Amino acid sequence: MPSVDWATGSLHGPEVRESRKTLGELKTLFLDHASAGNLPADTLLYSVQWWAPMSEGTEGGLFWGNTVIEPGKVGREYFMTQGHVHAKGDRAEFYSTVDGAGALILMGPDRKTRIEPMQPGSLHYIPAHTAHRVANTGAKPLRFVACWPSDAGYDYEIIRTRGFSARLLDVNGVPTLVDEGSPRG
Ligand code: PAN
Ligand code: ZN
Repeated sequence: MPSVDWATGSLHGPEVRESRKTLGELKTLFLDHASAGNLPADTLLYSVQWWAPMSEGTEGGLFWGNTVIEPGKVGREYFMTQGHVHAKGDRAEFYSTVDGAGALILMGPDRKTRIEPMQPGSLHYIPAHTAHRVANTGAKPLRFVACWPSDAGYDYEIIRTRGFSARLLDVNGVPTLVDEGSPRG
């Protein structure tokens, strides 16, 4: 079975799978597309490792993973994960922060967006039917671990098309949730 390095949350072992997301793949997520073009398309935004002890979609199982989001911004918006709701919408999830600083951005079915601050040790329960995305607001990589049901799945399309109702922006050096459509001073 794999092992966890608790200094970083990283996973080790032959069973571990990995994926990486670059700015080039995800630049349309960001408010300021023009600024995204100023950074190389192969700029790493985040990497994910996970252990799937059973196949995706199996009912009653659990997956374990970890994510590392690099520090940085596109314009005033922090590097962040793509964000999703679970394809099986009634599936919940735990996140816990290992290192770095950031925010868990949550949006329920009422499309109200809220944040929970992430710092080492913070433990986050993502309720069912809740879109979730993480932003790195700090100067070093943000590292967190996650545990979710093996039949949760991912719906990315809903985020790509409608997004969240608010964005986490650097406003005078302070991470601030700014509603979509409100003045951005
Ligand atoms: C996490 C996320 C991971 C990457 O494992 O999948 O942090 O974020 P995106 O999937 O939004 O790119 C999780 O929430 N699993 O359900
Ligand atoms: Zn999830």
